[in-house]
Amino acid sequence: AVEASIPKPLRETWRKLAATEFKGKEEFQREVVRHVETTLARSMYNCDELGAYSGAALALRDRLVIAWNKTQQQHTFVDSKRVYYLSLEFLMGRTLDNAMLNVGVKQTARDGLDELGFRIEDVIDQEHDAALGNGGLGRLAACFLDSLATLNYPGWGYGLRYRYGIFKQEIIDGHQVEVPDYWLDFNPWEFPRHDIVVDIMFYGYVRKQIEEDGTTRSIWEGGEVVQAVAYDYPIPGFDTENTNNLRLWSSRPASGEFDFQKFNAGDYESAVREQQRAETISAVLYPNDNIDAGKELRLKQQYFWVSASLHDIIRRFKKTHRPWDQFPERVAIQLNDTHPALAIVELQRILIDIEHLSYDKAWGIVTRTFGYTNHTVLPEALEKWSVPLMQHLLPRHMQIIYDINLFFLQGVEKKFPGDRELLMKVSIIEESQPQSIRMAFLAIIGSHKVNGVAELHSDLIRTTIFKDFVTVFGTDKFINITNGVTPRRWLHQANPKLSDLISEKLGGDSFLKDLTLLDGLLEHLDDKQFRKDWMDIKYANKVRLAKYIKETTQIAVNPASLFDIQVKRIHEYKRQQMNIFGIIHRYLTLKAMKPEQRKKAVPRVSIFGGKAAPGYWMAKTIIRLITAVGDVVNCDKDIGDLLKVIFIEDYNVSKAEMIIPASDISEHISTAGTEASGTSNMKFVLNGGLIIGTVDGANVEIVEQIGDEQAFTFGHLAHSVPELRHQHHFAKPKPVLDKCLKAVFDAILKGTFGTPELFEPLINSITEGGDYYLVSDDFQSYIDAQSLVDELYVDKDSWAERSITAVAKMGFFSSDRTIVEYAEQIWNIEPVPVPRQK
Ligand code: F58
Repeated sequence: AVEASIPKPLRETWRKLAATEFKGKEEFQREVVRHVETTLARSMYNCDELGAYSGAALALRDRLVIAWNKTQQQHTFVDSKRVYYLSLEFLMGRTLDNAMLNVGVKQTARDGLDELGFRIEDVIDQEHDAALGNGGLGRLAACFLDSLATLNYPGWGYGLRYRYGIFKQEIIDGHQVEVPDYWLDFNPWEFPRHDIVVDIMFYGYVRKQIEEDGTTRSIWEGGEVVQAVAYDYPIPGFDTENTNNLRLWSSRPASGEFDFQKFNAGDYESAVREQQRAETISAVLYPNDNIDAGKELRLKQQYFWVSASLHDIIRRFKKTHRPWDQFPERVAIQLNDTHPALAIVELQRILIDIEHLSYDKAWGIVTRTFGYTNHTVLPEALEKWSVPLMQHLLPRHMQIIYDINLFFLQGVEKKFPGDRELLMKVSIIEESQPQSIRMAFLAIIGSHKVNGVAELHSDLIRTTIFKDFVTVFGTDKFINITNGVTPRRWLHQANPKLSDLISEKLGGDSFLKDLTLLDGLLEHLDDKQFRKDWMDIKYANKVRLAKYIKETTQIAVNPASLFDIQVKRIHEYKRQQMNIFGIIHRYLTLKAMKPEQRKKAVPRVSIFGGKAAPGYWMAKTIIRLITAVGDVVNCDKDIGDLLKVIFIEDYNVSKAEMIIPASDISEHISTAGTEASGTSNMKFVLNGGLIIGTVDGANVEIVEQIGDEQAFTFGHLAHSVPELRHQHHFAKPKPVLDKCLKAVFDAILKGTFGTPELFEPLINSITEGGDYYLVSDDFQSYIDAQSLVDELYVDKDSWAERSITAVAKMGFFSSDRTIVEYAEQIWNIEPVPVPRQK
């Protein structure tokens, strides 16, 4: 606002006094010590690693803020089009290390901390992960923020500031136990904006009002109001001054701290209850991955966040005094899945009820503004809200949804007269008991582009779940944008040794901003020393992981073994059960060998990590089986180092950074057609690990890029899946169970891994329950692929060649490429460079 700005004649004084960034080691140290002593009120007699972390974080933060302010000023000044990425999840992980690398001060900080008596790695380790997400979808949002900032795009993230992120996982007696993750104790990266507050209403009723000009207007009133308060997080780009913003909303009662009237009237308890009710909205992240639970509080979260974000975006737009029809030229909004789909309805409501635009004009603005990304074809994950619930919580929105649907269906009827089946199939309202709102349909109808996240997935949505919409809208609206990952976090930060070696070979670190430059490594493929250095780094990373495993599980694993890793959310479709069955098969095979035969076997460490949704009982059973197998195999004297089975507790982003660089092989073995893309597959290959995987998600494109010599693919293809499922239910006689798999089941049922009753339901889901995820159909080919892995791993030199070749061809999978595609094909935005600080 103009009133808040410093008068022109005084600005020179201001400029002279404005903070500047630290330049060298001494300045950094001075800032660290100053923060420890003054901000934290501690001293050199009371400064542990956490103190050093806090001081270093605050020193760096000061520097980020300068660039951040400048960036926002520049964007306002240039008045460029911005993109707003609406995501209920941002799985950011830690900030300090990433921020130091992005702004290029890590070496300065390392030297500075060293002289103060601290090892930078230990300091970095003090930071709590910001774990505001479940898995792939949330981490993708975080990679996108990094790429948006690095590429100088004016792009903001909008999300919720959960008090509790994804739960911490403890393994107790082999079972998963969930512990709350309170992450806000000391968070130097967030800036509360107590001046940015939005009132959000729920419930109430809608009243019609006749205006003087005879038109009727809908007034939504009488509801319950809560407040959204903004918290901002600076997002620094790599090797650029540009620093974007992530804005997360926190809920609080509209009446301030307390309802003083109630308080004074002696009704203290109900005053507190009201406060808690409001705070509950942003209290906790729903811990489900690929399942829709349909809870009222979740719908409240969605509307709360969407409404606050839209008000904020509109407030910013209005400052430019442009006419409304220019809104889509200034603002692009991307819907990360259907969770923010209510934004379509909310913008329509604001434009017609508050801004008094005509329905048609408003709808034109809405559809030009939004883009929608789909992340799944799994039917159980597609969001639906019950009509009565929506009616009760957001009565005006329900009316508008009916209107959107009516006008849409009228358009369909006009184009396809008399096709009542088509009308039923594309209606936003599903005629279930009670009726429900299909959020994906709403998102498609309200957006100008819909994208899947890998070629195969985008093909599938066009031909299966959204095929009727392709009929209605044509093919151009449905595009593919293959996911990517940020090479800054997933190579440079997670694997500094490999990143340095690559820099040395390519003569600089430009590959971190243009990942396609990695193909320059191919020139050095025959360089013996290079291959050795490459494998030495892999070995060192395995030693680091082995040390961690020893410290946390007391199990010693030999880093010379083949490390086979599957880390991701536990889900039947991701088929960790097939992996553990394969391990049991390996165990039985080794046990049956004579000792001298065994000596020829390739020693393997099978590593798992991942959380099960607290209510997903079958996923928890899979964890139980993994830990039970580990308990037996890991202390079997016949087996020794030939096989170890490890479950790493509480898999999260910071652990991924340590685990991924240590893989020889990683598993991406979902039933074909179920994993939309996968992104950890990209991270593993980028770190020189090969993948064993099905023809699913982005595996397909990875193999296309790196060559099938560099990957171990197996299993049935997506187009055969429906027929195989049909067979399981109807074929007579029933398909016979794979011989090897049968032996595995017999061993489990015999009690080889403890109480068989625990695992019967898992086995039954395959033998009796129709084997929906086709474990029995793919098992033999999985085992064969694993045998090929063993065979090829023996020749370390050719393994090194495969590993280098694969990395060299991974350039396509940078999230920078992904973001440029979004910018050009959906958002229509341009980079806005921020001038460098002198
Ligand atoms: C994931 N989805 C896909 N959803 O499963 C994965 O293949 C893809 O690579 C990734 O998105 C990024 O595109 C996913 O993680 C969720 O976790 C949702 C959380 C909220 C409830 C519904 C599932």
